[in-house]
Amino acid sequence: MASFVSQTAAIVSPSARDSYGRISPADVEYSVDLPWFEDSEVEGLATDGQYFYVSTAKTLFDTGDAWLYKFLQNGTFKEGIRISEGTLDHAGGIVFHEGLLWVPLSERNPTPNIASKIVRYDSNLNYFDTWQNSSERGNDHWGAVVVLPELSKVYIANWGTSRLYVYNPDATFVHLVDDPPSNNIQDWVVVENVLYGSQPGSDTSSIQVWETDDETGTDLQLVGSMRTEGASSGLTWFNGSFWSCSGIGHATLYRLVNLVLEPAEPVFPPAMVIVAALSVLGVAAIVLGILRRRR
Ligand SMILES: [Ca+2]
Repeated sequence: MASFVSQTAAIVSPSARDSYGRISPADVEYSVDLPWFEDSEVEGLATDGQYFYVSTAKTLFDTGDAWLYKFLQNGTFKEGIRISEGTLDHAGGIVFHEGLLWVPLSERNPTPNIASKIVRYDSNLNYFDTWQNSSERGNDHWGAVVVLPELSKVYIANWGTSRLYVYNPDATFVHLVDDPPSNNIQDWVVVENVLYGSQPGSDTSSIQVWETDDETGTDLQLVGSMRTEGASSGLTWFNGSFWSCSGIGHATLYRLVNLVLEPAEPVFPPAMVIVAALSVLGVAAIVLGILRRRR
């Protein structure tokens, strides 16, 4: 008798391919194609601990739309809803927080004509509210959102993650971070107050690892990155592992294992470099002075 899993979805491990058609490396332990997925491009992945949720955008080829889908780990489809509003047909990186799915909805454009917004849906994919929009901050493209529960902060990344908008959970603006530690983050997940962001690359994708201070949430540091070809789009944490989902016109869910953190190069602030240089010059002057006196 065929297993429940093989009846509902095609297991493609171990030779899974990511959205660029590349064969997944050994750090993908499990993958499952989502056979009901059509047309759109995968953007974000989140979980409530039982179900997975994926967000999508209209593709560059003008196919598909902004959708939210709910499904099980074995790929079984539960629900789907089209959430685009007019030209807002790009749903970005998502997070599930306190019973609600937080979803950025934008035009597919780095300089949109109308404001982006964060919309929230409940676990049955019923619309809950529009939490905030970008009009106060210049109609930027909002491409990914994440909630940091311990800091009580919400991060929103723009197109390419050249800017990071920090908000309080009540939707009041806190701070704009220009040039955050990593660019081009597609989707985040927070695990024990550490931020993990998926970042596609021309060679291989990776998970960028950030830490922040525990007061304002605005002092961000790059800890390092973990290379994995499975993490070009949606990213979440479930059952002790990172999971990712990606694809254009199709979608595959991956469980990522054996990830290796490559620490970031230490970055010395300019002030520190100047102090160090002055210290060296000072020591050299003292030594030279001693030598001259001895002559
Ligand atoms: Ca996510």
